[in-house]
Amino acid sequence: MRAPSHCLFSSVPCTLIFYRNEFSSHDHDNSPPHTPLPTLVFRAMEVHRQHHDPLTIQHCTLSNIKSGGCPEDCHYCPQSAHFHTGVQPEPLMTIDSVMQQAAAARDAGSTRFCMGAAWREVRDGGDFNTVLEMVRQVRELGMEACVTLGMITPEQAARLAEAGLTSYNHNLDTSPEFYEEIITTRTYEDRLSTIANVRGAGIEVCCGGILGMGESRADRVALLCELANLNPYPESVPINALVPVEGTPLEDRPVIDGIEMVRAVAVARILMPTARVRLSAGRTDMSDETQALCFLAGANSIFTGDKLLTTPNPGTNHDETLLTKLGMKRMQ
Ligand code: SAM
Ligand code: DTB
Ligand code: SF4
Repeated sequence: MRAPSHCLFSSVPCTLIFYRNEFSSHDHDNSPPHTPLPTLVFRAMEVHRQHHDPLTIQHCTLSNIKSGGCPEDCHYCPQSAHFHTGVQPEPLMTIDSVMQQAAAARDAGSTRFCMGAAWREVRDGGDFNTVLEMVRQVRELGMEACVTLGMITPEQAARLAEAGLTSYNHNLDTSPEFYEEIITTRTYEDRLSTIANVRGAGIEVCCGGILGMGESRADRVALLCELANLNPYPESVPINALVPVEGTPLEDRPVIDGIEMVRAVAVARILMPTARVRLSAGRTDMSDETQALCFLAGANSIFTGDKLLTTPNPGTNHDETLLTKLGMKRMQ
């Protein structure tokens, strides 16, 4: 694990105590196995309220603009060509059909539109030019535009910035130590350099990970530590619960415990106070109560609609009912 540095020791010293006690029983001789949940969530709520309206949740909508056939072997991913999951490879969607989705998402209350492509990396040429035009047009709708296209070079990042891209999603996914159990076709360093290229172009960084892939608590600590130590830390941090998809090597992984999700969200909130913490994949397997606790602990964004990229999502009616029940509201 990379040593916690600047943000943990100097500016928020108590965070380290929460953080280490929270996940590890080995770091302090006399420390309890983990911080009591009320203590942790209370601290996260305090941080959350200093920087955000705790009643407001941003709604974002995903579009799978280029589905399936990906050459990478990310063991969680239904879109990898290495596994038989029933996801068919499709060409890049047309600008018109993506814009229809974006307009519908805006009309349904989303303020951010996220376009994902099952690519290992961006290649210059027709498809990339089309994505640049999609970004321009989403921005013209008055929405935040995010894309996740795999690895990109500094020049490609600059072109995305010029098109008006708000944010680029590229996840670290897990700890450096556990990473090789999950992906063999590109390295952690590759990921960090794409993130640096995004940052270098002045685009906001959206970077997070997945819980429930068989990693230990120490791996979760290490992931959150890596994210918090990006300098600056990401503006947007998706916390995904693994959606175990039949045909992938992780198909039999048990769904992550809800309280463990809440703890991770709380720690992310404490370590990255101004970031938008996104309760991302896996909400169909979470109770309303677990989601409510995640919102209390500082999650302030969800993906709405019936589908994520290829897997199911709770749907707008369910989410509206949940937010109303909680007395919370959608970000305008
Ligand atoms: N190909 C691009 C990339 O990998 O950067 C973009 C698309 S990829 C689907 C975006 C992210 O979705 C992954 O980094 C991973 O964190 C998340 N993801 C993919 N499959 C998932 C699953 N089954 N459960 C939870 N999260 C998943
Ligand atoms: C992220 O971290 N989660 C979103 C978004 N970034 C692109 C994607 C979740 C995908 C879940 C699996 C699927 O639907 O295929
Ligand atoms: Fe899936 Fe992205 Fe990995 Fe390709 S690079 S297998 S689309 S997560």
